[in-house]
Amino acid sequence: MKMTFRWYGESDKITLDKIRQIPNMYSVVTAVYDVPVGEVWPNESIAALKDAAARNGLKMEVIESVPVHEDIKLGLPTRDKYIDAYKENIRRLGKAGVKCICYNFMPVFDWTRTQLDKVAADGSTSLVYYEKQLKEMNPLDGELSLPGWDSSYKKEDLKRLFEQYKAVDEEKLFENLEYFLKAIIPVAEEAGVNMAIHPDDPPWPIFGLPRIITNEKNIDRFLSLVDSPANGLTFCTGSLGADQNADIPRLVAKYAAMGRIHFMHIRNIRFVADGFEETAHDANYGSLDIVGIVKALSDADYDGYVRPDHGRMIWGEQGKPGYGLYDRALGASYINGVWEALRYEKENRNK
Ligand SMILES: [Mn+2]
Repeated sequence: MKMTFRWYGESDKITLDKIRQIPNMYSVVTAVYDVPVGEVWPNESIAALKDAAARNGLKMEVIESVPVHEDIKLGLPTRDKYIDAYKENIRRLGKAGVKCICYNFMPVFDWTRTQLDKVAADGSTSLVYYEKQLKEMNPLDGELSLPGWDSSYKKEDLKRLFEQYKAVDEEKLFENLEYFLKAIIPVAEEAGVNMAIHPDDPPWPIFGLPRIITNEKNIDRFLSLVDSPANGLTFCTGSLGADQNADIPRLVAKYAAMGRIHFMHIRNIRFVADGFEETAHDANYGSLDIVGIVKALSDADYDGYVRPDHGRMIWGEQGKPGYGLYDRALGASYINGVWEALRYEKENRNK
């Protein structure tokens, strides 16, 4: 397991000299943020991120994300030029030493929560998802904006996109994903890069838009679209785990044994009557068996990347919801601790 931490580049107020002080930190997870979706990233920008990480003793082996242009997800004739740009980004990142690229195939919106600052009993705040709040949200009224959503969309753009997606059901979205994968996976193989799709978050359709990376059956289908190790997963426990029927430790064990997990997002959530709330990473704070999840990784001798996913806001920290320093650092240390204990036990058992 290689511990990593998301870093939003030079504008991130959580700076690399802080990130490097978190024990066992191996690599940053970052991206070029100032290039529009669908365009090629300048080599200088990629090199600048890598150099900044290296100056702080950190690698830059994971990119999150290289976003997929909507025309690719929609399957429009214009998709090929965006796919060409995507391939070039994979080549450039591979040359820069990147080993894993996280991306998602969610139409229009990235992760969705209904409130970003829900106060818990201990005074911390976190992101939550309540069905009742979701029903009151209308993405087309032009007022909604959540982090994780592309704020550059204007009301008219969103209306047009929603119109276009009326022709795209789950089957069509799967077809468009297959077309994309058949084009990029050979390039990734050649570049020594593992592609790692992030599951849809939450794993069900939102605002009538289709979502497909949602459950075991669909993930099996996704992996078989191109049966190559380079066609793999970012296994996000909080995303897939929002489905109360999903047995997350079993799924981690299954896909790790297949060698198809390249990147783990570890986060805990607690189920409540109307949805779920993000909690501290510790197993006893939420509904997910985090120890069982880390054990599944250890049992598979998992050698891929892990990052603590969303943290709470604690100790008065202000910042990007889900991406403060303190609680994510606690999460990394908790995961490291569980991992070390399991490895200690396993290595001594085998002596
Ligand atoms: Mn995630």
